[in-house]
Parts: sequence; C-alpha cells; structure tokens
Amino acid sequence: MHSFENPIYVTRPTMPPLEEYQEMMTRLWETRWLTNNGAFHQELEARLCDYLDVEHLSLFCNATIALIVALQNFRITTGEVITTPFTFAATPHVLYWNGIQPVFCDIDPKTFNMDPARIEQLITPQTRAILPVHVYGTPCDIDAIQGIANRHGLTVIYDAAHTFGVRYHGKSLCSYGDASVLSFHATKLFSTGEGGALVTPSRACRERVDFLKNFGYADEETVIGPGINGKMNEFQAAFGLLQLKRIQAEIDHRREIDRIYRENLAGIPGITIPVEALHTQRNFAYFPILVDQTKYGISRDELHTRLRDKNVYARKYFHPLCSHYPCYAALPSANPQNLPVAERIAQQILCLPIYGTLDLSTVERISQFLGFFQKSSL
Ligand code: T4K
Repeated sequence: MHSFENPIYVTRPTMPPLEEYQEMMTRLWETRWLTNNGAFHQELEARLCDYLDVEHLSLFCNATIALIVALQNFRITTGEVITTPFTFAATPHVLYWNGIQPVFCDIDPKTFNMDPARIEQLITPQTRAILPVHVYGTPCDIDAIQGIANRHGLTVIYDAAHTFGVRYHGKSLCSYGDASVLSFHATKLFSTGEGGALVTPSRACRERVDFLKNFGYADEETVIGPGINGKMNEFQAAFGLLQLKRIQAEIDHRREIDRIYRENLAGIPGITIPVEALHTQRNFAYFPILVDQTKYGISRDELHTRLRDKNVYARKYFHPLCSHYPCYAALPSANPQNLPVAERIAQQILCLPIYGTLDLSTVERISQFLGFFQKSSL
C-alpha cells in the first residue's frame, strides 16, 4: 500500500479566507487598537458567550495562563491539588507554578478521566482543590466529583481545554464546577493561534479574573493584587471571530470522519474505540484508539512507526504520563503502582488524524492501513 505524498498530521487548523482576515486587519490599521480589551476582543467574548451558552467568559492569551489565573483567583497557592496524570504537561505544571503539589489520581478505563472512586482516598488536610480534565472532550463524572468537593470543602477547576462546544445534560460542559478553562491553541477545534478562555459562574468572579489577567489593574490607579499579563490581543480575537463563523461546518466534517473510522475500525481485532459518552453532544476534537498488542499483533509504538512510514503522523496523546516527568516522578502519588489504569492506557493510546479539511478518502485509506498492518502481522 502506497504512502501518502504529503504528511497527514493529527490535526490542522482550518484557516478562514485570507481576504476576510485582511479586511479585519485593515480596520486594525485604522484604529491602531491592538490589545487591552479592544473591539474584536469584546465582540469575541460576547459571541462566545452566545455560542457556548455561558454568562461569564474571559478571553486569555492561552489556556495555561488562564489555569494559573483560575488557581490564583481562588487563592489556591499552597498545599495539594488532586489531578490526573493522563493529560498534557500544562495541567500539573500550572499547579507547580502556583506552588502547589500535584497529587495524581488514577483514571477510569472507559472515559480516560479521573476515577472519582479514587479521589477521596487521596484527600489530606493539605488538599485545596480538584483539577480534573475532560480528556478528548469526554465529560468527567461531574456529579461524583462535585459530591466529593462539597463533602470536603474543595474547589473544582476543570481543565476543559478539549471541550469547545461540548454539551452535557443539555448544558455547556464548560459551565460546570467553580471554573473551567478552554484552549484555543492552533491544534484545537476552535482556534485563535494561541488563546484560551476562563468560564466562571459569577459576575464577581469574572471581574476579578479580568483584573488578574491585566496585572491586577482595576482602573488606571488601582491595582487590586499581584496580577499577570494574560490578555488576548486583537490579531487573535479577529482570527477567532472568523473561526466561529465556520465552527458548525468544522464539527459536521469531523463527525463524518468519526463515523468512518468507527465503521472501518470496529472489526479489527485488538483495536478498541472508546464508547461514546452518554447525555453528551460531542465535538469530535480527537479520535483516540487503544491498541492491544496481544490481539492486534503489533504494539502501539510499532503501529505509530508504521503509520509514520506511510506519512501519517498519529500522536500518542498522552504518553508519557505526566507522573513520569522527572519533575514529578518522585512524588508518592506518581508511583506507577498507584496508577495502573493510566499506565496501561498510556501504553495503548493513539490519536488518529481528525480535522475539518481532512479528505474522507484519506480517512478510508488510514483505516485500510490499520487493517492491513493487523493482517500482515498474522
Ligand atoms: N490542558 C490540556 C488538557 C491541553 O491539552 C492543553 C494543550 C493545555 C491544557 C494547554 O493549552 P494552551 O496553553 O496550549 O492553550 C499540542 C498543543 O501545543 C497543546 O496546546 C495541546 N494541549 C496539545 C494536546 O497538543 P503538541 O506538542 O502536540 O503540538 P505540535 O506542535 O506537535 O502540533 C501537533 C500537530 O498539529 C502538528 O504535527 C501539526 C499540527 N499543527 C500544529 C501547529 C502548532 C498545525 O497544523 N499548525 C500549527 O500551528 O502540543
């Protein structure tokens, strides 16, 4: 079977028509208002509140800074926070940067999210909050997590980096918990190049967050506390406004890709496709599979290499586990014996290409490669 002529990446941003962006840039050149709550920024915040069906949303330069600010907002700057090892580096790093010790909790084998049954045994007098991640946009067990938080007086901040547009029980997934943070990085479903947003349940909380992301300035002469520079600029916001116009087409195309992969890969021994979450309107941000070497014939790593040989750049999100990073590996909670499910999933996971401009014929061919590698290993 022939390789692809051009590399097929795990994702690609869908670019809006250049002329439309140029038109917006002409306005910027006229106004010369480039950042600090400019007109595009204000418009994007309002449009996102509408689209996501949330009341209080604050734009950021990226999700990592938004997570740092979320923690600062709740004054979580000492002690421990329970989180997942099966995530991108940013999740535990924001804890570290706030002077907090991450405590890693094992995950559920079906959703790949934190297993609530394991959270309570990790709570100590030092525990301040829970930082769960809706991995690949699949909702965490929100009720169970909230129940634990209520019983122990803990704050819940969701890393909702993957959840743009996901609805759960008819509500935006990013509206649960004490705060949620979305990422608008170039690799995300909705993108501003770099960017993110903090969704909060109250106006007061949102106002404080707005001050904190602007060095703590409440007005020209009042600094309410030690803030940071977390602002989104007008170039990013303009790009976001154009992206938002086409978001439904992006999701619809990804839904079709998801359907084709599911159909084609269902019968391949050793390939598991995660079950679709209940009560959830999905966003198709990622297409993860699990590779069981004993049934598939070759390991996940071998499959990853063989796909690369065909010019397909699937990614092992999230391997290695964050608990394996040298900066965290010595923590008691990072001991692999405490994280058996996460350890197994990290060895088997592979995310296949999915994005709005990916040809459906390419999806068919990638599926054929997966079938072919299994048969040729017999
Ligand atoms: N929490 C979670 C759970 C996250 O997943 C992330 C970010 C964050 C927090 C933090 O959000 P931000 O602070 O970034 O807003 C990428 C992204 O850099 C990262 O944002 C993302 N998660 C993570 C899952 O993926 P890499 O190292 O895999 O990116 P990279 O550069 O290898 O890109 C992957 C593929 O995407 C490339 O092979 C091709 C394509 N690509 C990438 C870029 C940057 C493009 O086509 N155009 C581009 O501009 O981390």
